[in-house]
Amino acid sequence: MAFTLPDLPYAKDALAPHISSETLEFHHGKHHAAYVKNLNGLVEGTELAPKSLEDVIRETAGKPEQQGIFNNAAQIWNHTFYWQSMRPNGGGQPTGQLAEMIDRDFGSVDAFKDAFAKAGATQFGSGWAWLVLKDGKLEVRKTLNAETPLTEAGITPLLTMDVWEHAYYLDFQNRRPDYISAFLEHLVNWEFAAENLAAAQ
Ligand code: MN3
Repeated sequence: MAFTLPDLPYAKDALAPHISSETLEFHHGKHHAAYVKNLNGLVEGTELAPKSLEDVIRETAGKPEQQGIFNNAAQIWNHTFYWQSMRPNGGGQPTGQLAEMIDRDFGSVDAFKDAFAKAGATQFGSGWAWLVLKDGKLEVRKTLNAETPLTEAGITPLLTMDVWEHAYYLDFQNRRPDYISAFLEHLVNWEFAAENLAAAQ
């Protein structure tokens, strides 16, 4: 059973004007699709081929001889999670238990946004910013290249933002902070984070 490219959870033009259909055409249709094609080629005929994507990621993490498999598998997972971390007319304020925990663990929603934006802006080169649940507490993380918190025991990813240049260059060129601001103000899918939080408890 080969790995497949999931559909975007919205139309390609649904995040415009913040993220254009052209960006999603390349980012989902070319980059994400290439990770799927590459992974299928790399695991074909091996013992990893029938495993779940999550198992492939966890079993290849930290193994230099399987770096290529890990990179493509983790990038498939990270991107699928990223599409869900945004929605048309997103932004606004978190509610319910997620809002209470953000206030408790960061001090305020604005303080969370500052920490998340800083993680994204200071991730040198390519990578990801994350909101995660660890030991009952919310934390902001950043990861390099394909690295994902999924491989760390006791961590549940709640939300992610891609800060590879391909995520924003067509719309924002070198202005990564403007992309991050658009993500937090207009795109972030708080409901998705709240669902992940509820499922983790
Ligand atoms: Mn990407």
